[in-house]
Amino acid sequence: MKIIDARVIVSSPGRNLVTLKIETEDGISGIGDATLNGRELAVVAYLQDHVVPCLIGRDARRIEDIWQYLYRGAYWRRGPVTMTAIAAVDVALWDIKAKAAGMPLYQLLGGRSREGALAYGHADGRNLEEALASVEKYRKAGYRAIRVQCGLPDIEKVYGVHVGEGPYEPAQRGLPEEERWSTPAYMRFVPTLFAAVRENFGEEVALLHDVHHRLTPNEAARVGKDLEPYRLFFMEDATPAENQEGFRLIRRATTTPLATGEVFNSVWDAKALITEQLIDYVRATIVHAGGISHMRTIASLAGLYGVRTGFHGATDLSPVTLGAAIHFDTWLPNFGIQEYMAHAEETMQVFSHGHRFEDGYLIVSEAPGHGVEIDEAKAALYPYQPAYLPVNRLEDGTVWDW
Ligand code: KDG
Ligand code: MG
Repeated sequence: MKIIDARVIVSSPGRNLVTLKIETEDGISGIGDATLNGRELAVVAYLQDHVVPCLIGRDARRIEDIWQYLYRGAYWRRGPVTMTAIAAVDVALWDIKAKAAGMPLYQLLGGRSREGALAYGHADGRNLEEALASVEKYRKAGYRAIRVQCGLPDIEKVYGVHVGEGPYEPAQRGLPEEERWSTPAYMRFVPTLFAAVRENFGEEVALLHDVHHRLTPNEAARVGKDLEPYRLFFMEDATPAENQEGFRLIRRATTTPLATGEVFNSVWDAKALITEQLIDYVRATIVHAGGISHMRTIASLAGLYGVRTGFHGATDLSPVTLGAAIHFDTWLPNFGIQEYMAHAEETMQVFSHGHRFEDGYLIVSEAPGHGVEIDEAKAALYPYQPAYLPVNRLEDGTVWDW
Protein backbone atom coordinates (compact mmCIF):
# COMPACT_ATOMS: atom_id res chain seq x y z
CA MET A 1 0.00 0.00 0.00
CA LYS A 2 2.24 2.77 -1.33
CA ILE A 3 1.90 6.38 -0.19
CA ILE A 4 1.34 8.44 -3.33
CA ASP A 5 0.60 11.86 -1.86
CA ALA A 6 0.87 13.75 1.41
CA ARG A 7 -0.24 17.35 1.77
CA VAL A 8 -0.41 19.86 4.56
CA ILE A 9 -3.68 21.76 4.93
CA VAL A 10 -3.46 25.03 6.85
CA SER A 11 -6.78 26.56 7.79
CA SER A 12 -8.18 29.00 10.32
CA PRO A 13 -11.84 28.13 10.96
CA GLY A 14 -12.12 30.06 14.23
CA ARG A 15 -8.47 29.30 15.04
CA ASN A 16 -5.40 28.09 13.19
CA LEU A 17 -5.33 24.34 12.60
CA VAL A 18 -2.84 22.30 10.59
CA THR A 19 -3.80 18.92 9.12
CA LEU A 20 -1.73 16.35 7.23
CA LYS A 21 -3.54 14.21 4.66
CA ILE A 22 -1.84 11.05 3.36
CA GLU A 23 -3.14 9.23 0.30
CA THR A 24 -2.33 5.69 -0.78
CA GLU A 25 -2.28 3.98 -4.17
CA ASP A 26 -5.42 1.98 -3.41
CA GLY A 27 -7.51 5.05 -2.68
CA ILE A 28 -7.50 4.98 1.13
CA SER A 29 -6.50 8.24 2.76
CA GLY A 30 -5.97 9.26 6.38
CA ILE A 31 -5.55 12.52 8.30
CA GLY A 32 -3.47 13.61 11.29
CA ASP A 33 -3.44 16.84 13.30
CA ALA A 34 -0.19 18.88 13.15
CA THR A 35 -1.25 21.96 15.13
CA LEU A 36 1.27 23.59 17.47
CA ASN A 37 -0.43 26.67 18.90
CA GLY A 38 1.42 29.89 17.98
CA ARG A 39 4.16 27.97 16.08
CA GLU A 40 1.95 26.43 13.40
CA LEU A 41 4.07 27.33 10.38
CA ALA A 42 7.21 25.79 11.86
CA VAL A 43 5.50 22.39 11.76
CA VAL A 44 4.16 23.10 8.26
CA ALA A 45 7.71 23.75 6.98
CA TYR A 46 9.10 20.72 8.84
CA LEU A 47 6.49 18.50 7.22
CA GLN A 48 6.55 20.00 3.74
CA ASP A 49 10.30 20.45 3.39
CA HIS A 50 11.66 17.47 5.30
CA VAL A 51 9.04 14.79 5.93
CA VAL A 52 6.63 14.62 2.97
CA PRO A 53 9.39 14.00 0.38
CA CYS A 54 10.55 10.99 2.45
CA LEU A 55 7.05 9.53 2.70
CA ILE A 56 6.22 9.22 -0.97
CA GLY A 57 6.61 5.61 -2.13
CA ARG A 58 6.76 4.11 1.38
CA ASP A 59 4.40 1.35 2.49
CA ALA A 60 1.65 3.01 4.59
CA ARG A 61 1.18 -0.22 6.57
CA ARG A 62 4.65 0.05 8.14
CA ILE A 63 3.64 2.56 10.83
CA GLU A 64 6.32 1.59 13.34
CA ASP A 65 9.10 1.59 10.76
CA ILE A 66 8.07 5.03 9.49
CA TRP A 67 7.93 6.32 13.08
CA GLN A 68 11.48 5.07 13.76
CA TYR A 69 12.67 6.42 10.40
CA LEU A 70 11.39 9.91 11.24
CA TYR A 71 12.58 9.85 14.88
CA ARG A 72 15.91 8.01 14.86
CA GLY A 73 16.62 8.64 11.21
CA ALA A 74 16.56 12.43 11.56
CA TYR A 75 19.40 12.38 14.14
CA TRP A 76 17.87 15.52 15.77
CA ARG A 77 15.39 14.11 18.24
CA ARG A 78 12.40 15.26 20.24
CA GLY A 79 11.14 18.81 20.64
CA PRO A 80 7.58 20.02 20.01
CA VAL A 81 8.02 20.78 16.28
CA THR A 82 9.56 17.40 15.42
CA MET A 83 7.21 15.39 17.61
CA THR A 84 4.09 17.19 16.34
CA ALA A 85 5.15 16.51 12.75
CA ILE A 86 5.81 12.82 13.52
CA ALA A 87 2.45 12.64 15.33
CA ALA A 88 0.60 13.94 12.26
CA VAL A 89 2.14 11.21 10.09
CA ASP A 90 1.54 8.54 12.71
CA VAL A 91 -2.14 9.38 13.28
CA ALA A 92 -2.82 9.57 9.54
CA LEU A 93 -1.23 6.13 9.10
CA TRP A 94 -3.26 4.60 11.96
CA ASP A 95 -6.35 6.11 10.34
CA ILE A 96 -5.42 4.42 7.04
CA LYS A 97 -4.67 1.07 8.69
CA ALA A 98 -7.97 1.06 10.57
CA LYS A 99 -9.89 2.05 7.43
CA ALA A 100 -8.14 -0.71 5.46
CA ALA A 101 -9.11 -3.20 8.20
CA GLY A 102 -12.69 -1.86 8.17
CA MET A 103 -12.46 -1.23 11.93
CA PRO A 104 -12.76 1.72 14.26
CA LEU A 105 -9.27 2.53 15.55
CA TYR A 106 -9.94 1.41 19.15
CA GLN A 107 -10.49 -2.13 17.88
CA LEU A 108 -7.00 -2.20 16.36
CA LEU A 109 -5.50 -0.93 19.61
CA GLY A 110 -6.97 -3.84 21.55
CA GLY A 111 -10.70 -3.23 21.82
CA ARG A 112 -12.99 -1.56 24.28
CA SER A 113 -12.12 -1.24 27.99
CA ARG A 114 -15.07 1.02 28.82
CA GLU A 115 -18.33 2.35 27.45
CA GLY A 116 -17.36 6.01 27.40
CA ALA A 117 -14.45 8.29 28.33
CA LEU A 118 -15.11 10.53 31.35
CA ALA A 119 -14.78 14.10 30.08
CA TYR A 120 -14.18 17.37 31.91
CA GLY A 121 -15.42 20.75 30.72
CA HIS A 122 -14.15 24.25 31.42
CA ALA A 123 -16.08 26.48 33.82
CA ASP A 124 -14.71 29.96 34.31
CA GLY A 125 -15.69 33.41 35.50
CA ARG A 126 -14.19 36.84 35.96
CA ASN A 127 -15.28 36.67 39.61
CA LEU A 128 -16.66 34.13 42.06
CA GLU A 129 -20.27 34.77 41.13
CA GLU A 130 -19.62 34.20 37.42
CA ALA A 131 -17.52 31.12 38.13
CA LEU A 132 -20.33 29.55 40.18
CA ALA A 133 -22.85 30.34 37.43
CA SER A 134 -20.54 28.71 34.90
CA VAL A 135 -20.20 25.53 37.03
CA GLU A 136 -24.00 25.43 37.22
CA LYS A 137 -24.18 25.61 33.41
CA TYR A 138 -21.81 22.65 33.02
CA ARG A 139 -23.67 20.61 35.64
CA LYS A 140 -26.92 21.22 33.75
CA ALA A 141 -25.24 20.15 30.49
CA GLY A 142 -24.49 16.77 32.10
CA TYR A 143 -20.80 17.14 33.04
CA ARG A 144 -19.64 14.95 35.92
CA ALA A 145 -16.18 16.55 35.98
CA ILE A 146 -15.53 20.29 35.73
CA ARG A 147 -12.36 22.36 35.64
CA VAL A 148 -12.84 25.67 37.48
CA GLN A 149 -10.80 28.83 36.76
CA CYS A 150 -11.53 32.29 38.12
CA GLY A 151 -10.34 35.88 37.71
CA LEU A 152 -8.38 37.43 40.57
CA PRO A 153 -9.26 40.63 42.37
CA ASP A 154 -7.30 43.54 40.81
CA ILE A 155 -5.74 41.48 37.96
CA GLU A 156 -7.15 42.36 34.58
CA LYS A 157 -6.82 39.07 32.66
CA VAL A 158 -6.14 35.68 34.16
CA TYR A 159 -5.34 32.37 32.49
CA GLY A 160 -8.45 30.29 31.79
CA VAL A 161 -10.94 33.15 32.12
CA HIS A 162 -12.81 34.39 29.06
CA VAL A 163 -12.85 38.03 28.04
CA GLY A 164 -16.08 39.26 26.43
CA GLU A 165 -18.57 36.76 25.06
CA GLY A 166 -17.92 33.15 24.06
CA PRO A 167 -15.71 30.45 25.60
CA TYR A 168 -12.15 31.06 26.80
CA GLU A 169 -9.60 31.20 23.97
CA PRO A 170 -6.04 32.12 24.92
CA ALA A 171 -4.53 32.54 21.43
CA GLN A 172 -5.34 35.96 19.98
CA ARG A 173 -4.90 37.17 16.42
CA GLY A 174 -1.88 39.44 15.90
CA LEU A 175 1.35 39.51 17.90
CA PRO A 176 1.42 38.15 21.49
CA GLU A 177 -0.49 40.13 24.08
CA GLU A 178 0.97 40.60 27.54
CA GLU A 179 -0.75 39.68 30.78
CA ARG A 180 0.03 40.31 34.46
CA TRP A 181 0.20 37.80 37.25
CA SER A 182 0.35 37.94 41.04
CA THR A 183 1.21 34.70 42.82
CA PRO A 184 0.30 36.06 46.31
CA ALA A 185 -3.14 37.23 45.08
CA TYR A 186 -3.74 33.82 43.49
CA MET A 187 -2.65 31.89 46.58
CA ARG A 188 -4.93 33.97 48.81
CA PHE A 189 -7.94 33.54 46.52
CA VAL A 190 -7.93 29.96 45.18
CA PRO A 191 -9.04 28.16 48.40
CA THR A 192 -12.02 30.55 48.63
CA LEU A 193 -13.02 29.59 45.10
CA PHE A 194 -13.08 25.85 45.76
CA ALA A 195 -14.74 26.26 49.17
CA ALA A 196 -17.59 28.10 47.43
CA VAL A 197 -17.85 25.53 44.63
CA ARG A 198 -18.06 22.62 47.09
CA GLU A 199 -20.56 24.51 49.23
CA ASN A 200 -22.81 25.15 46.22
CA PHE A 201 -22.45 21.90 44.29
CA GLY A 202 -21.73 19.26 46.93
CA GLU A 203 -19.23 16.42 47.01
CA GLU A 204 -20.15 14.35 44.00
CA VAL A 205 -18.95 16.47 41.09
CA ALA A 206 -15.27 15.94 40.19
CA LEU A 207 -13.40 19.27 40.34
CA LEU A 208 -10.19 20.08 38.51
CA HIS A 209 -7.97 23.15 38.41
CA ASP A 210 -5.15 24.30 36.12
CA VAL A 211 -2.34 26.30 37.75
CA HIS A 212 -0.70 26.66 34.33
CA HIS A 213 2.93 26.38 35.46
CA ARG A 214 2.84 29.55 37.60
CA LEU A 215 4.11 28.39 40.98
CA THR A 216 7.43 27.27 42.42
CA PRO A 217 7.41 23.74 43.85
CA ASN A 218 7.17 25.12 47.39
CA GLU A 219 4.25 27.41 46.49
CA ALA A 220 2.56 24.51 44.70
CA ALA A 221 2.96 22.40 47.85
CA ARG A 222 1.19 25.14 49.84
CA VAL A 223 -1.70 25.41 47.36
CA GLY A 224 -2.06 21.61 47.21
CA LYS A 225 -2.35 21.53 51.02
CA ASP A 226 -4.82 24.41 51.08
CA LEU A 227 -7.03 22.65 48.51
CA GLU A 228 -7.06 19.26 50.26
CA PRO A 229 -10.40 19.89 52.04
CA TYR A 230 -12.09 20.31 48.62
CA ARG A 231 -10.84 16.94 47.27
CA LEU A 232 -9.84 17.89 43.74
CA PHE A 233 -9.78 15.25 40.99
CA PHE A 234 -6.45 16.85 40.09
CA MET A 235 -4.38 20.00 40.31
CA GLU A 236 -2.77 20.53 36.91
CA ASP A 237 0.66 21.91 35.97
CA ALA A 238 1.35 23.26 39.43
CA THR A 239 4.95 24.07 38.47
CA PRO A 240 6.98 23.87 35.24
CA ALA A 241 8.04 20.26 34.80
CA GLU A 242 11.40 20.62 33.06
CA ASN A 243 12.71 19.98 36.55
CA GLN A 244 10.91 16.70 37.11
CA GLU A 245 12.51 16.31 40.55
CA GLY A 246 10.71 19.51 41.64
CA PHE A 247 7.59 17.41 41.99
CA ARG A 248 9.18 15.47 44.89
CA LEU A 249 8.72 18.47 47.11
CA ILE A 250 5.05 18.91 46.12
CA ARG A 251 4.33 15.20 46.46
CA ARG A 252 5.77 15.00 49.98
CA ALA A 253 3.64 17.94 51.11
CA THR A 254 0.17 17.15 49.80
CA THR A 255 -2.29 14.41 48.92
CA THR A 256 -4.04 16.58 46.30
CA PRO A 257 -3.73 14.49 43.09
CA LEU A 258 -1.25 15.96 40.59
CA ALA A 259 -1.45 16.10 36.79
CA THR A 260 1.13 17.50 34.41
CA GLY A 261 2.51 17.28 30.92
CA GLU A 262 0.40 18.95 28.24
CA VAL A 263 3.63 20.47 26.88
CA PHE A 264 5.56 17.19 27.02
CA ASN A 265 6.65 15.71 23.72
CA SER A 266 8.26 12.41 24.67
CA VAL A 267 8.41 9.72 27.31
CA TRP A 268 11.70 11.21 28.50
CA ASP A 269 9.86 14.33 29.73
CA ALA A 270 7.81 12.17 32.06
CA LYS A 271 10.16 9.32 33.00
CA ALA A 272 11.09 10.38 36.54
CA LEU A 273 7.60 11.73 37.22
CA ILE A 274 6.13 8.35 36.37
CA THR A 275 8.70 5.94 37.74
CA GLU A 276 8.99 7.84 41.05
CA GLN A 277 5.18 8.09 41.22
CA LEU A 278 5.35 11.85 41.60
CA ILE A 279 2.16 12.43 39.60
CA ASP A 280 -1.24 10.79 39.28
CA TYR A 281 -2.13 11.84 35.72
CA VAL A 282 0.12 12.37 32.70
CA ARG A 283 -1.28 14.91 30.23
CA ALA A 284 1.03 14.38 27.25
CA THR A 285 -1.16 14.06 24.16
CA ILE A 286 -1.22 12.27 20.85
CA VAL A 287 -0.63 15.42 18.74
CA HIS A 288 2.37 16.79 20.62
CA ALA A 289 3.96 13.55 21.78
CA GLY A 290 4.66 11.61 18.62
CA GLY A 291 1.20 10.24 17.86
CA ILE A 292 -0.56 7.06 18.89
CA SER A 293 2.59 4.97 18.60
CA HIS A 294 4.61 7.01 21.10
CA MET A 295 1.62 7.71 23.39
CA ARG A 296 1.33 3.94 23.80
CA THR A 297 4.87 3.91 25.19
CA ILE A 298 4.13 6.75 27.62
CA ALA A 299 0.78 5.34 28.70
CA SER A 300 2.16 1.81 29.13
CA LEU A 301 5.03 3.06 31.32
CA ALA A 302 2.48 5.09 33.31
CA GLY A 303 0.30 2.01 33.73
CA LEU A 304 3.14 0.12 35.43
CA TYR A 305 3.26 2.80 38.14
CA GLY A 306 -0.45 3.41 38.67
CA VAL A 307 -0.35 6.70 36.75
CA ARG A 308 -3.37 7.37 34.53
CA THR A 309 -3.86 9.55 31.47
CA GLY A 310 -5.60 12.92 31.36
CA PHE A 311 -5.17 13.97 27.74
CA HIS A 312 -4.93 17.65 26.94
CA GLY A 313 -8.02 18.63 24.92
CA ALA A 314 -8.22 22.40 24.47
CA THR A 315 -9.46 23.78 21.12
CA ASP A 316 -5.95 24.15 19.69
CA LEU A 317 -5.95 20.35 19.52
CA SER A 318 -8.05 19.85 16.42
CA PRO A 319 -11.12 17.57 16.14
CA VAL A 320 -8.72 15.03 14.58
CA THR A 321 -6.74 14.81 17.82
CA LEU A 322 -9.93 14.65 19.89
CA GLY A 323 -11.31 11.86 17.71
CA ALA A 324 -8.08 9.85 17.91
CA ALA A 325 -7.85 10.50 21.67
CA ILE A 326 -11.33 9.10 22.28
CA HIS A 327 -10.28 5.84 20.58
CA PHE A 328 -7.18 5.71 22.78
CA ASP A 329 -9.25 6.53 25.90
CA THR A 330 -11.80 3.84 25.03
CA TRP A 331 -9.08 1.20 24.81
CA LEU A 332 -6.41 2.20 27.36
CA PRO A 333 -6.70 0.25 30.63
CA ASN A 334 -5.12 3.08 32.67
CA PHE A 335 -7.23 5.86 31.17
CA GLY A 336 -8.07 8.59 33.69
CA ILE A 337 -10.01 11.48 32.17
CA GLN A 338 -10.30 13.40 28.87
CA GLU A 339 -10.29 17.20 28.68
CA TYR A 340 -13.10 18.34 26.41
CA MET A 341 -13.69 21.81 25.03
CA ALA A 342 -16.21 21.93 22.21
CA HIS A 343 -14.77 23.45 19.01
CA ALA A 344 -16.18 26.57 17.35
CA GLU A 345 -18.98 26.21 14.82
CA GLU A 346 -16.67 27.16 11.90
CA THR A 347 -14.23 24.42 12.98
CA MET A 348 -17.02 21.89 12.88
CA GLN A 349 -17.98 22.97 9.36
CA VAL A 350 -14.52 21.97 8.21
CA PHE A 351 -14.20 18.73 10.22
CA SER A 352 -16.90 16.07 10.46
CA HIS A 353 -16.74 13.33 13.09
CA GLY A 354 -18.64 10.40 14.55
CA HIS A 355 -17.94 10.81 18.31
CA ARG A 356 -20.40 12.41 20.74
CA PHE A 357 -20.74 13.75 24.27
CA GLU A 358 -23.39 12.02 26.32
CA ASP A 359 -24.17 12.22 30.02
CA GLY A 360 -20.65 13.33 30.97
CA TYR A 361 -18.83 10.85 28.73
CA LEU A 362 -17.31 10.96 25.24
CA ILE A 363 -18.57 8.09 23.12
CA VAL A 364 -16.24 6.81 20.43
CA SER A 365 -17.00 6.79 16.69
CA GLU A 366 -17.74 3.36 15.20
CA ALA A 367 -16.71 4.41 11.67
CA PRO A 368 -13.58 2.74 10.25
CA GLY A 369 -10.45 4.76 11.13
CA HIS A 370 -10.52 7.50 13.77
CA GLY A 371 -13.78 8.79 12.35
CA VAL A 372 -12.75 12.40 11.62
CA GLU A 373 -12.69 13.81 8.09
CA ILE A 374 -11.70 17.18 6.65
CA ASP A 375 -13.59 19.09 3.96
CA GLU A 376 -10.70 20.64 2.03
CA ALA A 377 -12.89 23.02 0.03
CA LYS A 378 -14.34 24.46 3.23
CA ALA A 379 -10.89 24.56 4.86
CA ALA A 380 -9.68 26.74 1.97
CA LEU A 381 -12.30 29.36 2.88
CA TYR A 382 -10.41 30.12 6.13
CA PRO A 383 -6.84 31.23 5.38
CA TYR A 384 -4.16 31.20 8.10
CA GLN A 385 -3.99 34.29 10.30
CA PRO A 386 -1.06 34.89 12.64
CA ALA A 387 -2.17 34.30 16.25
CA TYR A 388 -0.20 33.83 19.45
CA LEU A 389 -0.59 32.77 23.04
CA PRO A 390 -0.05 35.63 25.49
CA VAL A 391 3.17 36.33 27.36
CA ASN A 392 2.93 36.59 31.12
CA ARG A 393 4.69 39.09 33.41
CA LEU A 394 4.73 39.55 37.16
CA GLU A 395 3.45 42.85 38.53
CA ASP A 396 7.01 44.29 38.52
CA GLY A 397 7.40 43.41 34.82
CA THR A 398 9.44 40.19 35.12
CA VAL A 399 8.62 37.68 32.37
CA TRP A 400 6.99 34.66 34.05
CA ASP A 401 5.73 31.23 33.09
CA TRP A 402 2.51 31.14 31.14
O1 KDG B 1 -2.06 25.99 23.55
C1 KDG B 1 -2.15 26.12 24.91
C2 KDG B 1 -3.52 25.76 25.44
O2 KDG B 1 -3.97 24.56 24.90
C3 KDG B 1 -3.47 25.62 26.94
O3 KDG B 1 -3.22 26.86 27.50
C4 KDG B 1 -4.75 25.06 27.49
O4 KDG B 1 -3.70 24.66 29.60
C5 KDG B 1 -4.56 24.38 28.80
C6 KDG B 1 -5.51 23.32 29.13
O5 KDG B 1 -5.32 22.70 30.17
O6 KDG B 1 -6.42 23.09 28.35
MG1 MG C 1 -3.47 23.06 31.03
